[in-house]
Order: sequence, then structure tokens, then C-alpha cells
Amino acid sequence: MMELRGALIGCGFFAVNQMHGWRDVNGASIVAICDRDPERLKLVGDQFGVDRRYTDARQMFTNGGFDFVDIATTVNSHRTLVEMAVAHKVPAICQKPFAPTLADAKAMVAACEAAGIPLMIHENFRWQTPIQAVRKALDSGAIGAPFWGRFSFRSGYDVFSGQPYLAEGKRFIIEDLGIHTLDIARYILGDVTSLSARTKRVNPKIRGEDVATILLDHNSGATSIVDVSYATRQSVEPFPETLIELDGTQGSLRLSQGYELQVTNAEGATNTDVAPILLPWASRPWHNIQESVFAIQQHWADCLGRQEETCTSGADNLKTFALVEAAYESAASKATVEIRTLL
Ligand code: NAD
Ligand code: 89V
Repeated sequence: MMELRGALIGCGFFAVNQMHGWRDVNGASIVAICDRDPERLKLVGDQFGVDRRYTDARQMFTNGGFDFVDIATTVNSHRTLVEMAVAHKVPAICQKPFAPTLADAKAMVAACEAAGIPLMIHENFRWQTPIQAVRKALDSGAIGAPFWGRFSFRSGYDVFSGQPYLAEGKRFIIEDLGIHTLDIARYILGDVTSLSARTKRVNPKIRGEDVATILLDHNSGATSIVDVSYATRQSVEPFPETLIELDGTQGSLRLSQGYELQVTNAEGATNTDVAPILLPWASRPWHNIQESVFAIQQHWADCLGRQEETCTSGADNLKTFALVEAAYESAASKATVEIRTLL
């Protein structure tokens, strides 16, 4: 198979995981990097032995010589950089959150479609080993048809030390973390018809909301709750585990803290350890996320090679991003939001 050549833009906090991931991916590697901050550029370039370095993305696209671009910058630059990729007909991966607004995200999808280039959102949480195990258990029919679910992420972990910008935005937990949890809810229980949400800010040192409770109606008829918090102190810190409860017509499933999956049905209860592996470059507690970075990037390389759509394509991710917009709208108005009105 021909090795795909990638270029990465944004050599910040999280991109280091992506660079490690690309080293492990079969069939792709990074040949050029870009960051407008020369210090970050040097740090990542030296660590990963990449000689082609740019402080200007436009210059990097003009010079070319790569088959795809991996955009690992924060949200405000996503639309401009995806549009640069479109102008140069370069397939693009874009980090979550997709864009500052749903209108931007729609314009990005339309531009990529018109240019005929694939766009994948780096929505990696559904690629975590425990989440894949839940999907597999459901597909096996072990609990029948699910009619209720809970997708929960409650933590007191200090995310602000690694990502200080998270304390500064008007929006916080739904846009940054809940976006993953909402995507998992879609991945497990299918698309959503309507939603209502409540939010709170508990930590006085940040600008946005750090607690959200969201009630979802799924197309299938199932109901679920997505609850997320960065204001929850517990004796054993669960960061960054998503806990899942599902009740189905034939049984139930619980993904609990410590990566244990219990499936209960007429045959009894089975417990399985679904912990992620600790990749050689990974570190606890981030290893769950780090493994999923490798997995989604391998998925991209496989799909690009076969010219197949990725499972978190721009078009797919609009449906997750619409849930984020709907949650903020509902929290403000206290009304239920019909998702079709946003898409
Ligand atoms: P960061 O601020 O540490 O890094 C961003 C880097 O991009 C900086 O070095 C900055 O100089 C550079 N940059 C910004 N605009 C640029 C431009 N136009 N051209 C060139 N360089 C530019 O941020 P981060 O914490 O690494 O987060 C980056 C993105 O990753 C965010 O969207 C965040 O939400 C996302 N993220 C995703 C996960 C996940 O699990 N999927 C985890 C953490 C962060
Ligand atoms: O995955 C993320 O987007 C991260 C974190 C897990 C810290 O919320 O920002």
C-alpha cells in the first residue's frame, strides 16, 4: 500500500498525541508541520524529526507535497484552515469542536462536498476501547432493543492547567466535553429528534458552564440522559471515563468506573474488563483518550486509501454539533428543541 503523506497544523497540547498516533498508523505519516508559534513548531518538529516546518499555513499549502491535512488548532481557526484545504483540494481532518457556529460547520461541509474532498472531524471518544465494547455488546443482541440510556462524565479533574483556554470561553463543558458524550449517545442509541438541557457554573474561576444535564429523545423511541460535570469531586477520580447505563428489552448493560462492563440478561450476569491498553507513548489517566486518537487516525488512513466515508465525517458530525447548539438553546430558553429545525 502507498504511504499517505500528511501535514499537521497546530503543534499544541493535544497535537503531541496526534503526532505519536501518526507514528503508529499503518499507511500514513506526517511529512510537514505548521504552527504560528515558532517555539511549539520547534518543540514538536524536533521531538518527531519533521524537517518541513511552517509558521504560515498558507505557505505550507502553496508548497504542497502532502495527501491530507490534520488540523489540530483550536476552534476559531477551523473554518479558515478547512477552506484552505478546499482551495488546494487536500482531504482534511479537523479537530472538534467542528466550528464556532453551526452555520460555519454547514458551510465547511458544503465547501468540502463541492470540492469533492473528504472531511473527517477528529471525534475520537466513540473510538475508545470501552465504548467500542458497549457497541459490540449491543450488536450481539445480548440486551435486546435498548429503550433507555445514561451517558455520564462527572469529574473534578483540573483540565485548565493543560488547556487554559477552557476557562476563558463563554461556553465550556457542552462545547468541549459534552460534544464527545453527545456523540457517544448518538453512536450507541442513534440519531436524536429532540432535546432539553439545564446548565450551571459551579467553579467561580471560569467563564462558561461546568455542569450540564441533557435529556434526549432518539429516533428509535429510546430516551437517554447525557450528564457531564467538571465540578464533581469523588474519592477515586474517574477522569476521563465515560460511564454508560443501558436498559433493553432482554437485559441491561453497565459500563462502570474502572472500565468494567457488566451485561445482565436471562442467562445471568457477565463481567468483562474493557480497559484500554497503555500504548508505549501514553500515560495514565489519558491513555484511554490516547488509544482512541491512534484508532481514529488509523480509520482515516484506511478510509482514505479505500475512498470510503469515515464514520465521523463532516456530514455525520453536523448531527452531533447540532445537539451542542440545541443544548445551549434549550438551557437558555428552558424549552425543548426539535433537532430538525437546526439541520
Ligand atoms: P493549544 O492551544 O495547546 O494548541 C493549538 C496550537 O495551534 C497552538 O500551538 C497555536 O499556536 C496553533 N495555532 C492556532 N491557530 C493557528 C493557525 N491559524 N495556524 C497555525 N497554528 C495555529 O490547543 P489544544 O489543547 O492542543 O487543542 C487543540 C484542539 O484539540 C481544540 O480544538 C481542542 O478542543 C481539541 N482537543 C481534542 C481532544 C480530543 O480528545 N479529541 C482533547 C484535547 C483537545
Ligand atoms: O477531549 C477533550 O476534548 C478534552 C478534555 C477531555 C480535557 O475535555 O478537552
